[in-house]
Amino acid sequence: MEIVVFGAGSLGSLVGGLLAREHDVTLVAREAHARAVRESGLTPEGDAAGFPFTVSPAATTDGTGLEADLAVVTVKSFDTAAAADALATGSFDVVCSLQNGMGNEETLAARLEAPILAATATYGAILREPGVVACTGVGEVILGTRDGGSSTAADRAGEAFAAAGIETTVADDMPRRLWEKLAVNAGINPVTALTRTENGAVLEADATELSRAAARETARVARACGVGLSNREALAALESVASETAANTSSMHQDVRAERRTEIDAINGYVVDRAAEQGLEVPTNRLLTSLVQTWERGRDLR
Ligand code: KPL
Repeated sequence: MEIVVFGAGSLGSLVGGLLAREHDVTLVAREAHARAVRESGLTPEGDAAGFPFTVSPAATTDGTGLEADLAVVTVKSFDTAAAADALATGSFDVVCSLQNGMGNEETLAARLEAPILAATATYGAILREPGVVACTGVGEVILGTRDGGSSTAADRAGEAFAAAGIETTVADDMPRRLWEKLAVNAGINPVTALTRTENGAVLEADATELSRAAARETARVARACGVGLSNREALAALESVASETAANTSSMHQDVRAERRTEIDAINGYVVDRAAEQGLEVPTNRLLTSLVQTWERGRDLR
């Protein structure tokens, strides 16, 4: 299958590298990374997921005019609209959002004619340097139609991921799964970013109440929006991801460390906005959003 991975940051490079074991992959990447991949291939680091191996996907900085069976969008949530505009100049049978935060599928669907799938991934990844990506935790990919239900496009995309050795589930309840992932990210990402700790820190006494409150509030907003996610399920997901990825650096912590803009708006900020529409108070998500946004403003990142 021909696959474009649009946004070769940490997760995009890892997933692109795994997919390239089986498929014809083109990475849309930043200049230095694209050059390194063209010159020496993509080298995953670490012994997880059957590494090490080197693959040689194509790599470009220009995401316009591309054609493929499948486009996997892995850019940061605030870059989704720009990615969609570039993808709209090409041609794809199906487009799959594999991103953090909420609202990405709607942004893609508003700009593209291809069917849009939603996906979540629990792999840990860090882009060490141009051309080198570390897998810090083997996880799985869950994908499906963005409104729930089944489709042949989701089945085909699921087969493509599985054929590349990625543990994949094709789910017919993506809205619930996206809200569950949102609860996990709302609990882990800002707390680890603000305290510069790894994911396991949210299981420790000092941080755990804050993280659990953020996840509980997210589940409450999900239910108000018609999605059946109980507090117990959200907390169980938070605990299980935090312990399975205890030694990993969350994406928001990586962003803060590198002084980059974070995905706070599409994670805790999304919970705050949906809560306001539903007339609900979400004080923990509001506080975490405001702290991370204040950090971003102080560095002219927003
Ligand atoms: O998705 C993640 C992220 O870092 O953004 C988690 C689940 C927290 C794993 O690190």
